[in-house]
Amino acid sequence: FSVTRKQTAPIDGQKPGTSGLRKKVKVFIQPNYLENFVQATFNALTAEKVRGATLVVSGDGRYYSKDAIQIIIKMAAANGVRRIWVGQNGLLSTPAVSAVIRERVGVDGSRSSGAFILTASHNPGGPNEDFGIKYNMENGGPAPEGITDKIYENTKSIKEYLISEDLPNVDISAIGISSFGGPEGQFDVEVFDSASDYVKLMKSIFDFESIRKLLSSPKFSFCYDALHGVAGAYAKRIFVEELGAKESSLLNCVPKEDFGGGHPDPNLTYAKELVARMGLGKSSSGQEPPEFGAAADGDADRNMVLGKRFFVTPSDSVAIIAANAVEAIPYFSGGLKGVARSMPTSAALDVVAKNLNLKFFEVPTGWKFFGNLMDAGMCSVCGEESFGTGSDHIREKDGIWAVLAWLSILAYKNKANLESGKLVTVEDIVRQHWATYGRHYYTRYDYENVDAGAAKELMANLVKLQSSLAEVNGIIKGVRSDVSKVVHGDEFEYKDPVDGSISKHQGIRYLFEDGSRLVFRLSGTGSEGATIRLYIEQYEKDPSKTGRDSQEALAPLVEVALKLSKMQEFTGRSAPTVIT
Ligand code: VG1
Ligand code: CO
Repeated sequence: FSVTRKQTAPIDGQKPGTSGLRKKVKVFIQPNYLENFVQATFNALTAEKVRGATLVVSGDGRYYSKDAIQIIIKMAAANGVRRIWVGQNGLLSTPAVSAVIRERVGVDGSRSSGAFILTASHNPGGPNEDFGIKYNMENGGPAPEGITDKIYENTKSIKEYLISEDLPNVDISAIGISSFGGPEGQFDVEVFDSASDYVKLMKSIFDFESIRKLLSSPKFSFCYDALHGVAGAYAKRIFVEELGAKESSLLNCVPKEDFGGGHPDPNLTYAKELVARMGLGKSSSGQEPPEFGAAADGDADRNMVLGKRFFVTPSDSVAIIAANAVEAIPYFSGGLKGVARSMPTSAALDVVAKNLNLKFFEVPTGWKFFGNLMDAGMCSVCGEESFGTGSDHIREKDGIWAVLAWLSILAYKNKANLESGKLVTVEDIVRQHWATYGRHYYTRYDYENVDAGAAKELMANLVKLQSSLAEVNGIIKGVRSDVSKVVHGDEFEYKDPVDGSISKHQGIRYLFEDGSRLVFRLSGTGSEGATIRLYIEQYEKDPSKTGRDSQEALAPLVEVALKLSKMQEFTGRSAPTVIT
């Protein structure tokens, strides 16, 4: 094949957000749009990470992925990449990509040093919906801000990109290696099984035998909903083939380009079918719900864990996993190096860290901040309130890992009960946790697709308000006399303890005297308008008061938050789009 230098010009708006570049498919298919971003990425990397390198290209299989993979292969060849690895049919979950970068060794002993992940994660897919791309580094984690800033700068000055137009399209449906000859020698595309490296890694972390026993017990029942995302490609292999779950326990596990028209976001609003099966919400099926249910997002890095008629808040989930990891999961039997959470995530994990005397870190939203801590051996388990949980086995959050972690805890707690005795349920485990550590009542309100200008003004107003806590507390008094007072307000700023880099403007915080918190952030993953996220948290230590309904317990704080932010005034919205 030959190399063509194509003239191009900068295209506005290619700044990567919380997790890569996400736009409507219509935007991505514009001439040069994808090409500019990919070349900008190659140009942001040092030469040895491109020339002669092995790179992974795959994703959640959403609409436009197959075309994008062929374009990236041709551009990689032209830029001197030696080898491209593609999951069969272009499918690799985000955690599997991370595992492949870290673990996979090619037939000739080669290892990969980075990946283009094609996903817009929890955003819907299809011709009228979203596509996305992000770059992960040699540690298996998302490119740090230093690199994403460079990519963005490059997109603003790009003049040409390199592509091998005469390289034929590669059949990505068949496993095997295709070799081509180019100006700099051989170029290979290897298509491999999407699941095997990931499955192998999971088997090295968890005690599959004990989970198998749990799943085969007549006392236990299980259900997993992949929302037609890429998790389906792993669920069957792991839950059914390896662990013996029934086929009928898998819902929506066939990956689809448009996620079956749904919103592949595992929460109580969008995972409707699972929520109904678990006996939650209005549309309960009438049948006895399973003991355990879980769902994933489009690229399978998120998880929602449910018990029978019971929702586990993600902030609690990471705290509970951390509290039980050493006993229940072989990978952690030597102890935890430390734990970390994103700033808006509740302080449930903080309490566990304190009790177990573990190193603890609070980082900005987005998984890229955990990677440095893990690379430095400072953190084993981490999580976000946004249904993201994971560990240092890879450098991404990991939806199936989280399910296996929960199944491990259940298996451990029920070791003696499967033969005779009463099953310790998901709900029992959570209530027991609250009794020991106290409970962090938590909820998040999302206002999606708000006018971007209005969202900015709302945030600016909240920052301004922080200059006078007297005024803040005056407003609160006027709304609810039963809410404690604000003692500190700021914009969260993070100094990375490993490389010293500083990330500013990471969300507006109002901290209350009784430990309650209100946090306001603008989403960095949307593709249209703005999404305002409001995070509300209140700590209750008294075990006799940890059993309340969370929306009811948090109602006073919610009222205060809406007044302080003038939510309705600025956005015209009287209610959020999604409550989690
Ligand atoms: C959201 C979540 C954040 C998560 C990010 C990527 O970001 O809040 O916690 O890391 O999505 O998740 P934002 O900026 O929209 O709040 V995924 O599964 O979409 O890659
Ligand atoms: Co995701």
